[in-house]
Amino acid sequence: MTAPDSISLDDQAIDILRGNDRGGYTVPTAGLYPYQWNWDSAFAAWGFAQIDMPRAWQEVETLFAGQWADGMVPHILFHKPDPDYFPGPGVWGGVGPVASSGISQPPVAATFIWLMYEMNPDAGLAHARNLFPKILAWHQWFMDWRLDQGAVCITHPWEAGRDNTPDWDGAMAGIDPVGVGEYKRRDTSHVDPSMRPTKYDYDRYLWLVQMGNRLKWDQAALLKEIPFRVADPTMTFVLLRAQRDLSLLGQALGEDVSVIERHIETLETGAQSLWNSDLGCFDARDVQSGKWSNCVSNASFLNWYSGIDSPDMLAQYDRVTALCSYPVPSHDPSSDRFDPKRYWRGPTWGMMNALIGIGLAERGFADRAEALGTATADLIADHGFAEYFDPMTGEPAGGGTFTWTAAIWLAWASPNKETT
Ligand code: 9WN
Repeated sequence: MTAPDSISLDDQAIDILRGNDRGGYTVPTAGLYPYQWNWDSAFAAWGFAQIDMPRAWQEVETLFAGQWADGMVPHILFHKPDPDYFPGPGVWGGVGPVASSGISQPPVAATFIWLMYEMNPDAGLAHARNLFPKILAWHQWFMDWRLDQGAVCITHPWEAGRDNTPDWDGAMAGIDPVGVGEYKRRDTSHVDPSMRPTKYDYDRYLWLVQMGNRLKWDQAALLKEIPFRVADPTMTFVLLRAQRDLSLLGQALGEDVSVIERHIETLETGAQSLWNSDLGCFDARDVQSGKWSNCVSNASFLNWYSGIDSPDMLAQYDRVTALCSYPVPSHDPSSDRFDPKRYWRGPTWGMMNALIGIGLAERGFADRAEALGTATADLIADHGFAEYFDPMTGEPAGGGTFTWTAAIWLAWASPNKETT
């Protein structure tokens, strides 16, 4: 890649962030996702932090404005009605201060908030003080309602942000979506259906939403009734990392962080409970059946990001990355469930690469981290700021002009990163 191309790619990324800005929050991409999504917004803040720090703080503050009384921060905030997306606010029946969904998403926010604070502590101090107790309450919500053996569970595939990954195939098969009724999907009018989840998946997604709405998102009631509960590497590794960064933020603010430190110990034990020794990999575990998913996914490789070393995972990483031209695939290419274009069943996601790359670099695997950064930069330079990519050919898939792809370009992948 030449320097002039790189400079114009920086400009394109900035244009995407600005273009997807709806005034205080950013949509993942126009049309397909017209609302504020939780972890997308945290990535957007990290991207904005490279060019406009006040706007970065505003992004996370808008997200926390949707926090529920029980501490949960929803996965979607429906700030303005938009018929382009289904299921909308009426189907969800969220019970927070802003119309919302009823589930959460991987809590990457604390990590990016800590990074933003570190970039400019003076400018960040008031924001960090305001956000600290809110993040604490959100993390506590996960600890109260989502743990199994110390690992963090999801109660809906959308909660992990990896909607149709083979990780959930076993638990999804246990749902009989009786009574789900007729509905009209919108996603397949924006994107080729072969790149999206199937009707089988959507029937179950909606059936779970309908159950949550019926129970008014009462977590104690859901815990008793819901047939879908999977201990998830994404959630567990991301929350563990987020708790570590929240502890650093708390210490910088002079707060008592002893509760957070206890949570870190619990989550470290929980992360080890996701070790599937037959597979030789961190794996998802169906809490109700006790069965492993037997999936090597891109979430499996978040162990370094969470602060956990594993020589076995390095061997897995080298094996899987050697199987494709544009790593890291969301599912093992040697598996018969691998599908290179269907969303989380194979494609490469730039934002997952950024998290994996951060972890590799921090744990001393600089060569692998650099190679992943370069591969991701080449992928975006050659194929654009897509939602996800075919790991074999690099072809763009899903939505275009995507916020988190632009954000990770600016914050992590751009060869000009030091100067942007
Ligand atoms: C459902 C917005 C979101 C991401 C998720 C991704 C996808 C939504 C959908 O898009 O999920 O939440 O409708 O497919 O899987 O990670 O946050 O970009």
